[in-house]
Amino acid sequence: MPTIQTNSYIQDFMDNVKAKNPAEKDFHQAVHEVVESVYPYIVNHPRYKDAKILERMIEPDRIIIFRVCWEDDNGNTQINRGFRVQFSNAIGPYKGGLRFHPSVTLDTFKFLGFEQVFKNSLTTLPMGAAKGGSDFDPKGKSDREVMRFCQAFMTELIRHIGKDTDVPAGDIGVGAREIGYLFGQHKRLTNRFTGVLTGKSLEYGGSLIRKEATGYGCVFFVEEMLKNNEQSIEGKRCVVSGSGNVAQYTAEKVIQLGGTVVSFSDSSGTVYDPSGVTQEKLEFVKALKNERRGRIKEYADKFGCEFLEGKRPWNIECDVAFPSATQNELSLDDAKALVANGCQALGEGANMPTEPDAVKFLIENGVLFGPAKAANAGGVAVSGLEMTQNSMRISWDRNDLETRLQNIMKQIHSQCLQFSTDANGTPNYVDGANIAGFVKVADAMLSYGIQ
Ligand code: NDP
Ligand code: 2IT
Repeated sequence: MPTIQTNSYIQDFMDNVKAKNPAEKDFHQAVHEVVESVYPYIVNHPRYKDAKILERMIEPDRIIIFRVCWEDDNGNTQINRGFRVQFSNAIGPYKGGLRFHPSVTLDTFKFLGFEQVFKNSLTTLPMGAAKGGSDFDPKGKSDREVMRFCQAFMTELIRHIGKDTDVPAGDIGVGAREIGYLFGQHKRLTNRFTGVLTGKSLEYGGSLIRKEATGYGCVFFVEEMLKNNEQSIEGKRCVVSGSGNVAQYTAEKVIQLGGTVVSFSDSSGTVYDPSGVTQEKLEFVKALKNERRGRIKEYADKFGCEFLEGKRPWNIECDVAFPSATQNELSLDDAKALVANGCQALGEGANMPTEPDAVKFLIENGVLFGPAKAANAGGVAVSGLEMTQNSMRISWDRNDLETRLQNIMKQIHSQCLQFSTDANGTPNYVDGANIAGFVKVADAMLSYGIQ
C-alpha cells in the first residue's frame, strides 16, 4: 500500500506536470502510471531522487513542429502539421514510429515518446526514444496523394533525423507504402543510402520479421506470462481488437501456437467469428487492409459472421485479450466484462490501450496483465536489429531473427519479473516494466552528470 508521503509526492508531481503541460491528458496519464510505479522504488534508491532523474525524464530533449504543404489530385493546396518529439537519447539514437492519423496532437506524440523511453530500454538494445507523425489522414487518399504528402513531410523532417541521430519507423497509418516514399525522398535529398528509417521493404534494406514483430512479440510475451503460471496459448480463445499490422500478426502467431482468434475490429466496429480465424481468413484480412484498404465489415459479409457495428470486442467471451488498435480503447466496464467472462491474460499490442482504472481492476482480479512497454516492444526490438543489419550491410535469415525476437521477449519478461511488485500472488508487470525500463536510462543519465 502506498504511504501518505508517497501519495502526496505523486500528487505534487502530477500537479506540476499538469500545470506545465495543460490539456495534455494522454501525456498526464502516461506520466502518472510511471510515477506511481517508480516513486516507491526511488525512495529506496535516493541517488535517483537526489539527482531529480524523474523530473528530468518527463521533459523531452526537444520538440519539433512544422508545416507540411502538398497538392491533392484536384490541384488544391493542403496543409497539415508535422511533429517529432525527441524524448531521450540517453541510451542510443532517438528511435520510434511515425503516426499519420487525423486525431493526433502534440499530446499524442508526447505520451507515445515518453512510453518509448521505457520500452526501448527494456529491449536490451541501445536505443533512445522519439515519436512523431502528422494529422494527415491517409484514408481515402490516392497513392499519389500519399506520395506527395510523404515527400513534403520528409523534406522538413530530414533536418532532424539520421542513422546515428534519430531513426523513425511506422505506427498507425504508416506502413510499407509510406516508409517507401519517405525513404526514397530521404535518399534523393541526401544522395546517401543509410539506415535512416526502419520497417523498410526487403529489397532496400528492410529486415525479415519486422512486419510480424510487434504482433508475434506480443504473443510471445503473453506465452511467457502464461508459462510462468503453468499454462500456454494452446487451446485458448483470444479476442483481438484492430485489424492493422499489430492485430494481423498477433492473430497469426496465436493461430500458429494453437489458440483460436474470434475477433477483429476497426474504427467502424467488430467482427465476431466464433468458429475461429483461419490462416486463409487472415490472408483475406491482410489483402483487405494492406492492399484494398477496405473496412473490416467485409470480413463478416464474406464469411457470414456477425458484425457488431460501432462496438469493441471486449464483451466477447475469451481467455486472452489483445487490444491492438489504439489508446484508451478498453474501459473499466470492458475490464469488468472480461473478468466476468473468465479472461485470464491480456497483452497490450497497442500503446496505452487500457484505461488506468481498468488496468487496476484487471490486476486486482488476477488477470496476467502484459503492459504495452513490455508486450509490444518486439516491433521496435526488430527495428533495432534492422539497424544492426544495415550497419553491418548484411541480412540475417528468418529463423535467426524470429529466435532473436523470442529471446528478447523472454528477457523483457524476466526483467519485468525481477522488478515486479506482487499483487495478491499475481506479478504486477506494470510496475516491473516501468521500474526495469527506468533503471537503465536513469543510470545512463547519472553517468552524464547534470544535463
Ligand atoms: P495500423 O494503422 O496498421 O492499424 C491500426 C488499427 O487500429 C486499424 O484497424 C484501425 O482502424 C484501428 N484504429 C486506429 N485508430 C483508431 C481509433 N481512434 N479508434 C478505433 N480504431 C482505431 O496500426 P498498427 O497496427 O501499426 O498500430 C496499432 C497499435 O499498435 C497502435 O497503438 C500503435 O501505436 C501500436 N504499436 C505499433 C507498432 C508497430 O510496429 N506498428 C509497435 C508497437 C506498438 P481504422 O482502419 O478504422 O482506422
Ligand atoms: O510504438 C512502437 O514501438 C512503434 N511504433 C515501433 C517503433 C519502431 O521504431 O520500430
